[in-house]
Amino acid sequence: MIATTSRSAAAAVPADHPVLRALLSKPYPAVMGVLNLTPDSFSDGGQFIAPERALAQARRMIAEGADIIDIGAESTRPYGSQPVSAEQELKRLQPVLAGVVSLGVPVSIDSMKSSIVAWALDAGATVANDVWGLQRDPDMAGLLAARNSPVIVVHNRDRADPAIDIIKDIAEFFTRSLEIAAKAGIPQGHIVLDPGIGFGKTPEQSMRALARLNELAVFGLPLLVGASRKRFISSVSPSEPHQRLGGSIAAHLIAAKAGARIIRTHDVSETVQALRVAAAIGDRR
Ligand code: HH2
Repeated sequence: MIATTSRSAAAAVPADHPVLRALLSKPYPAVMGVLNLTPDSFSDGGQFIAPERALAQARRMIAEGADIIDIGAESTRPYGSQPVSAEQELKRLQPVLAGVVSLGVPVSIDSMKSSIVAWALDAGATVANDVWGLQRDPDMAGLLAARNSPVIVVHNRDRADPAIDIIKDIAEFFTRSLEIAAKAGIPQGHIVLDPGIGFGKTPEQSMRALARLNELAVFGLPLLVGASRKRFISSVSPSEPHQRLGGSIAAHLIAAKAGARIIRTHDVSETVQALRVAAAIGDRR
């Protein structure tokens, strides 16, 4: 448990939104397929900028079993990504988002800008994915409260500090995010927590966050984990991002065992299979 924080274990908060309820209703974690409309994302930059390719990839991920598609138009990778203006982000999203929404699975918008999230919710996205956990854009929490929208609160830091206890830092960050959410009027049942693998963390800390994920159950909220193709995998097994499927699946199965209810991945079919098989084996006890 998180001996280093003052929180005591909370009872599980029931999901209070139909999209979250559906995602959390399965005997194994839901799978979120990643759709990056960016030239510079660390693992698939440039692949899906053309709208028809982006739509084809969304269709493919849904056919492979994705329960939700996460669309992002700004890379958040720690080194080498270019911040983009809201105008540029919108220009990338506009030709694609409505088409993906029309495919019939829920869509989350991966953006730290409230103006982009507002536009995407108007265009049919139903979940906000904020990699700064309501703590960067001061208008984000108010917007999501007003729109009654679920939100994924992701832990982040401007830079990694190898000296800190990362689980304590994540727990303190979540506590701040939950205070901001409560003040704005976002119901707890609309919130999913994500330790932000690779965000402001050394590879060692990303692995520690996965190894101690169960300690974050103290918040009583569903956990999402996105370890897909991330750099910590290469610290153990040197590899390029597209060579990290095995490491991604290992990390995601460990996360699922520790209680993660949603897994964010670039590789949907392999991840769905791994999660289903692990759950089926678990059921045989
Ligand atoms: N990771 C990335 C982006 N968004 N959202 C959540 N909730 N959790 C994550 O772990 C997460 C995220 C980074 O991965 P990717 O989208 O593939 O890369 P990039 O930010 O370079 O586009």
